[in-house]
Amino acid sequence: MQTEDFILIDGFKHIRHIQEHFSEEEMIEKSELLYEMLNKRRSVRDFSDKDIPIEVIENLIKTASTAPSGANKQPWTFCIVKSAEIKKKIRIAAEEEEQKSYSERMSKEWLEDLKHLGTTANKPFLEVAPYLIIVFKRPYEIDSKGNKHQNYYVNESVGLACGLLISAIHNAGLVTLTHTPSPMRFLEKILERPNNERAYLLLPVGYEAEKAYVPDIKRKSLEDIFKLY
Ligand code: IYR
Repeated sequence: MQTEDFILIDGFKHIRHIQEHFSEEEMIEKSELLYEMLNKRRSVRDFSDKDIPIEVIENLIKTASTAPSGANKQPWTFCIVKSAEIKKKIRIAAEEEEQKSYSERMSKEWLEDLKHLGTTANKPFLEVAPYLIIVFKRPYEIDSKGNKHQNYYVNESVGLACGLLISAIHNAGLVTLTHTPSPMRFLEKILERPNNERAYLLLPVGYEAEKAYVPDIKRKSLEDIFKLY
């Protein structure tokens, strides 16, 4: 029997997918290598101002956009900031929110939980890093007639895209930090985003500073996170 390149299901075209396979040994080695590579990723707060080619950023965003999403709505927009002027505006607004968070909004327990990370309301990386990527989620779309259409699993979809994005950044030999100044509405205003976009995550991207330090924290062991049934 001949296998077709595509079939129609309910009138919609489905193309044949053939996954690349590996031997069991190769699978073990490849999965181990990727783990070892990603296990070297750390959230870095000390950035160099050294520039990186825009082509790299474009490839990172294309990688993020391969994430699965609810009903394939791809409910995301990635805003890239290189402008020193806009970075400064973002830093000023973020630090203002963070000051309030650290001094009034965060609980005692939360502040206690953050102590070992050494974070403060000062966010120089927002100006030092050559690029800021601000990820926006799109809870709904507006069609050409002005009608509203909800997207699905928006937080999950955008979170998956962000996971791929931070992996791609690390794979390129660069560092980032998942920064969530809260609330983040100021990003929508500064970047003049449409009404259907909400700031989701801010990622400074670049090389680490010559002397960058990260907290000496450990990942949970496999025994702690893995249950085989
Ligand atoms: N958004 C603040 C506080 C903060 C909160 C968590 I949860 C962290 O893991 C780290 C920091 C900040 O960026 O400093």
